[in-house]
Amino acid sequence: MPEANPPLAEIKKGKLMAIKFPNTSNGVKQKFILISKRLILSLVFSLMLFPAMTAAQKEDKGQSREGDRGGEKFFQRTQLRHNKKVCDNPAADEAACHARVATEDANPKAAKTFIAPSGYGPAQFRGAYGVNGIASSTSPRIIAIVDAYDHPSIKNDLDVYSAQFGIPTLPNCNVAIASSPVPCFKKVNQNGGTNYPQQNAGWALEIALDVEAAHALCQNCSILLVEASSASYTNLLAAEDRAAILGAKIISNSWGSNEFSSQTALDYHFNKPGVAITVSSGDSGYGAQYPASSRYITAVGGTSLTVNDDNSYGGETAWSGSGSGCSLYETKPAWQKDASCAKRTVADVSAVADPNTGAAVYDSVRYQGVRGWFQVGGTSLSAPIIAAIYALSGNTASPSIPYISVSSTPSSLRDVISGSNGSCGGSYLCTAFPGYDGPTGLGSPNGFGAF
Ligand SMILES: [Ca+2]
Repeated sequence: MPEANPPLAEIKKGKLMAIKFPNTSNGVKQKFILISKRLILSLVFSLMLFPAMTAAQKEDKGQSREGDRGGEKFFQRTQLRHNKKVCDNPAADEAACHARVATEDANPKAAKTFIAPSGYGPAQFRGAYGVNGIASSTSPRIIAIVDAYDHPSIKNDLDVYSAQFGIPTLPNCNVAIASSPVPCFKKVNQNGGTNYPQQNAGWALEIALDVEAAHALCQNCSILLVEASSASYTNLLAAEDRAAILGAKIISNSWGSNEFSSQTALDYHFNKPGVAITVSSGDSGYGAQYPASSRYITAVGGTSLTVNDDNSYGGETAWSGSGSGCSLYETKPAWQKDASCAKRTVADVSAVADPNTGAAVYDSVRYQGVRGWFQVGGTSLSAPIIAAIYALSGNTASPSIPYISVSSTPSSLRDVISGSNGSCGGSYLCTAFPGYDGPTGLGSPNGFGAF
């Protein structure tokens, strides 16, 4: 122990109480100096520790506790700040996927992977939206997922997801999916064959999100993944048609683009009576996108979702990225009654899309050089959630436009009343209010009674 400055040395070791002072006036002075030093050091330490403690407390608050949750394995609920869009901006005549992935704090452009799943899993989705995940049907209901390009290992990744969360594994279909007596998984190209398109890392992450979210919400539904040859409207809409031809009564679409004047000429691809079609409203905030603005589909907006520790619903606000607005081109359907949009208004309903409250997704295709567990959101998440809830309800045959059913049973929806996705003069088109609003539509599911 150096003699030069024993009090400070002792302070550093936290042994102030053990220090003895000479019983002199000089000793009193030394004691005063020491107490002053102690106060200053305490203050400095407090200031140094305070931000660290608050950060740690935030982290603790944001992470789930270990343990079994309703038979499903635990996940990690992390508060994230940064995310990026997964797919490139669309070229002319193309659509982009509507997924956003959580990124590294130190590099907001770099996708972040996790050792353990981060984000909501099946128990949280089903708990928050009040569904048990089992469709009451003797013949499996088919949820079709329409995306672009190939995910070569999607079946493997779905199996990893199922095992992680302790939900049933979907076997490959060994007969035509529409005649399979048991729920199964099938991947086809836009012609219904197995000569798959090329791989695309961004769309592969989108595919993983869609397939895993659909299975999380409906565990005994069959899943038909239809892979378009590219992200062109020509190919994506060929895949849309193929999904219906192969027997899907629910089709989920998590892609779109800005509206364009010729879009209504494409709408017949979505006019499929008896088939419930969901489309993500977009991740760019206020502004209607296509095909979310098609009058034949259910446009799905996005929320930020809180789930309680017991997996019950904890509240929702409009997600800032959720697409919404008044279509430039689509005739207003008779069933839309909102006042400030003479044409079709987006969205119809909503579910979680905020990447910060997003889904745990397993993807073995390297995206930006990394693979494994990602945390992913965007309205690419809310669209397959709503698609799966249509599947759980089984109500796709009548009415042919599912939104009519949505409108008729508002008690089965939770009204979202706060949050905004942009500037529109403060109207309901970009601001969540009690009742219908653009970013969240009529609200989010509370059971499947509205669908
Ligand atoms: Ca509302």
